[in-house]
Amino acid sequence: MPTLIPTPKIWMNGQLVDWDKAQVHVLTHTLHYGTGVFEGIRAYETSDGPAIFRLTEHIKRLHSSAKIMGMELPYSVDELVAATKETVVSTGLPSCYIRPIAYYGYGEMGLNTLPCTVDVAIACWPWGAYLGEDALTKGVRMKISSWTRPDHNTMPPAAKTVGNYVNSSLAKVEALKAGYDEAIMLSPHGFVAECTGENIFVSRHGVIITPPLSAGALEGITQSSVTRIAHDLGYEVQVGNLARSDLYIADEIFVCGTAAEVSAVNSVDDRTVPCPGPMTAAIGAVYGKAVRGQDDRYRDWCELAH
Ligand code: PPE
Repeated sequence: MPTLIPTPKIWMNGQLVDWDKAQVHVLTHTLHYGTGVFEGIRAYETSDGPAIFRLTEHIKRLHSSAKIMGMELPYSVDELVAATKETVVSTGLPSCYIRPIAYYGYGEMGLNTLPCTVDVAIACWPWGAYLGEDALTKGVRMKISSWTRPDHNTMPPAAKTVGNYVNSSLAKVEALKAGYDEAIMLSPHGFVAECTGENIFVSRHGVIITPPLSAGALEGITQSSVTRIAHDLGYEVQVGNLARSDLYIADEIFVCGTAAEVSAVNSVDDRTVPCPGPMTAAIGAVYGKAVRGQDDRYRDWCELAH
């Protein structure tokens, strides 16, 4: 049974169409070559109605991903922000996950994307806790992947492209089949990069370290939110390279992303990591309030759908 829960409408190239009618041709270019770019965003229930967390930042990153790919998006940031709000409102849901995607459409085959049309769609659906309901309290089991994050000159990890997720899927399925919850990816130089769909934070000796973009991490919007929250809670956060052994002897580890929110890590390659740790719990609690507009310090991150 599919777990995807349909919502009434999907935005496609400027129009809201019925969920079942939001279809593409089997010869859609991106289906064959992985050339699309996408985003993952969440809308949360707030006292003022659904609010889309850092929507403008996400749409700006979609534009950056397209720029890296040399893809010209036919809609401005403002237009896609408005379209996303319209789509969320059309679902009637108080909260949902949002997936904007820009892809090369039907009409051309072959690797030259220059003559291809660019289509844009925005879909929403209810999506629960990505790494499990108790990921913040009980933590998840991590495996260092045998798959390496692509190098900057192989597949730019800074762009959220469809094709990059081949690497993530290989790692995710490998980890699940081996009995773990999620995989940690290393860069071609052996530094910790990120997880298959989250950024990572590691605490040692009272300092929190998160890997730099140069190690092959996506520039996470949750990573930036959590960094600000951690600073506001009085923690020192540094951007720096980590080796896998730093993970084994960490005081605390958590991972974060739009879908996973803040999730604690309880072990890496079967080496126990203290969990739930006080830092992860404190940051996760504030994040949970911030996304729901319940902390005035972060209210401007919540962009109302109406
Ligand atoms: N790294 C990767 C590889 C990644 O996919 C994500 C988001 C992040 C870091 C965190 O980025 P941000 O959401 O801006 O904090 N992963 C998306 C899940 C992808 C999926 O479809 O599964 C997400 O969280 O929406």
